[in-house]
Amino acid sequence: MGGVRSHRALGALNGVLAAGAGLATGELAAAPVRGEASPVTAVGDAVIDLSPAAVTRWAIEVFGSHDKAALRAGIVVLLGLAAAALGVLAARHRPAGPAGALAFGAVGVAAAVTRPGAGPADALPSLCAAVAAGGALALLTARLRPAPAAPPGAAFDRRRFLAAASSTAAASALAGLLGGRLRATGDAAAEATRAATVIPPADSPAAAVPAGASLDVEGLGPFLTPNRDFYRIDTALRVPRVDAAGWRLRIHGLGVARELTLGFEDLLRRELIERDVTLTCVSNPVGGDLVGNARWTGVRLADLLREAGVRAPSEGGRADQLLARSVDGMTLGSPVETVLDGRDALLAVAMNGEPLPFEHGFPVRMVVPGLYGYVSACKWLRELELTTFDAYDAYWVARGWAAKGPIKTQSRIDTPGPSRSPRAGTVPVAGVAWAQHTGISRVEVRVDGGPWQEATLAAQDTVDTWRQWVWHWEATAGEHELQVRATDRDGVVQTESEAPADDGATGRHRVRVRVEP
Ligand SMILES: Nc1nc2c(c(=O)[nH]1)N[C@H]1C(S)=C(S)[C@@H](COP(=O)(O)O)O[C@H]1N2
Ligand SMILES: [Mo]
Repeated sequence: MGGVRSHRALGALNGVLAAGAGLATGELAAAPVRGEASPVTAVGDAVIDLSPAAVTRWAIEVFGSHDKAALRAGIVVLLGLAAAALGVLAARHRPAGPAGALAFGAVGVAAAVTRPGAGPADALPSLCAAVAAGGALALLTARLRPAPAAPPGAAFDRRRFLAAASSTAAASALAGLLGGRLRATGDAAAEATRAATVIPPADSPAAAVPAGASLDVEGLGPFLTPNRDFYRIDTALRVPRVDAAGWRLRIHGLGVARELTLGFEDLLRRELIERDVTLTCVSNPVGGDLVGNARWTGVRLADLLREAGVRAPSEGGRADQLLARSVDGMTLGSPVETVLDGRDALLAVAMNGEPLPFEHGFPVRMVVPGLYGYVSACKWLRELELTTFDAYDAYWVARGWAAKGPIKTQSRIDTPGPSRSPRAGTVPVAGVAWAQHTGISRVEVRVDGGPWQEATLAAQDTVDTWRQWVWHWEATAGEHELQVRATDRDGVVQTESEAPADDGATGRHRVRVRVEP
C-alpha cells in the first residue's frame, strides 16, 4: 500500500516539475515577444480584467499596493496544485499529462492574444510552455514505470527517475534564469531612455511650499510624499517599460478640429508648469493611505485641447468625456468641463523633480486636481479621445464604479495610533485632511464622542493639496476613541454617514488609543 502512496507522491512531484518547466519556458519565450505575453502575466492580467468589481475592490482593500504580488503568488500556487493533481492522474492514465498541459496552454494562449495591443506572436510563449510542460510530464511519467528491458514484475528504476527529475528541474532553472536575464536587458533599454531624460525647468514653477505646511509631529508623514513611498494602484501585473523615444500621444475624437500627434520631445519643448497636487484613490478606505502629495511638472492639458479645437460643453462643445487610454489598454474618462474649467489639469512628465518613475506612468501621465485617480490619472498615457459619457464606459465604470469621481472631503488621524500607546498628559493628535480644489478650512477632533475641538491647521500650500493639522490632547489613562472631521472652504462639513460607496468611501476616521498612566 505504501508503494501506491509513494507512487502518488511521485506523480504529484512530476506535475509540479512539469509546471515549473512550462513556466520557465514561457518566461524565456516571452523575452523576444513582449513581457505581457508571458503566461503568468497574461493570465493574471486577464483575471484582473474579468474579476467582478467586488473582488478587485476586496483585493485592493486587503492587499493595497501589494495586490499584484498577491495575485501572481495566487496564480502560481493554484497552478502548482492543479499540476500536482494532473501529475497523479497522468501516472495512471498517461495521455492525461499532455492533454492537461495543452489545456493549460490553451488558457494561456487565450489570455495572451486578447490582451490590449497583442499580436499573433503573443500566443508563442504559452504554446512553448505547453509543449515543454507536456513533454516533461510524459518523460517523467514514463520513468515511473519499469524500464522496457526489465524482467516482468520489476519495480520502477529509482535512479533513472531521479536523474530525469533532477535534470528537468535544472533545465527549468536555467531557462528561468536566462528568461530573467533577457527581460532585464529589454527593461534596460527603456531605463536608459528614462535615465537620459532631462526635464527642462518649468516656465511656471510652483511657489515654494510654505515653511508652515509641514508640522513637526512624530508620526506625521512629510508634506510632499517621496516617490518611493507614493501609493501605487493599477491593473498592470507587469509595469510597462515604455521607451520614450518611440512614444506618441494622439488627441482625436468628437469635436476635435485639428488632430494632434505629439512625441515626448514635443511635450518637453512646450510651456511647462509645475504644481503641487494631492492624488487620491477612490478605493481609499476611511483612514487609509491610498493618497499622496507630489510636485508634478507637465503641460497644461487645457492648452493642448484648445489647440485641437476642443470646446467645453458649456461653450457648445459636443464631447463631455475625455477618454484617456494607456499603453496597457486601461481607459479612464474625465469630464471635459472639469479639465477645461481653469484648474491645473496636467499631462505630467515629472514627479517631485524627476522623470516619472515607471510605476507612476513614465513617460507621461495625466493629473487632474480634484478628481479621483480612476477618472483622471491615466499612467503610461498613449491616447486622448474626445467622446461622451453616453457613448463609452471607461474601465472601472463598466465594472460598477461611478462615471464621475470628484474627490470627497476626508481627514485622517496619523498619530497616535493603535500601535503607539502614549503616556497620560499632553499628547499631540495629528494627521492630514484633503478637499482638493476647494481646500480645507477647519479640522476638528473629539474624544469619546465628546464636544468637537478645533485643531490647528498647518499653512496651506494650495487648495489642490492636503493640509496637515494638530490638536493637543490632555489625555487621561485608559481606553479612548479619537474621531476627526474636516470642513472645506465652502463651509461644507465632511459627511458622517459611513458608506463604502462606488464613488468614494465616506465617514469619519476613528482611532482607538490606550493611554498609559
Ligand atoms: N494605465 C493605468 N493608469 C492608471 C491606473 C491603471 O490601472 N492603469 N489606475 C488609476 C488609479 S485607480 C489611480 S488611484 C491612480 C494611482 O496612481 P499612482 O499609482 O501613481 O498612485 O492611477 C490611475 N491611473
Ligand atoms: Mo484608484
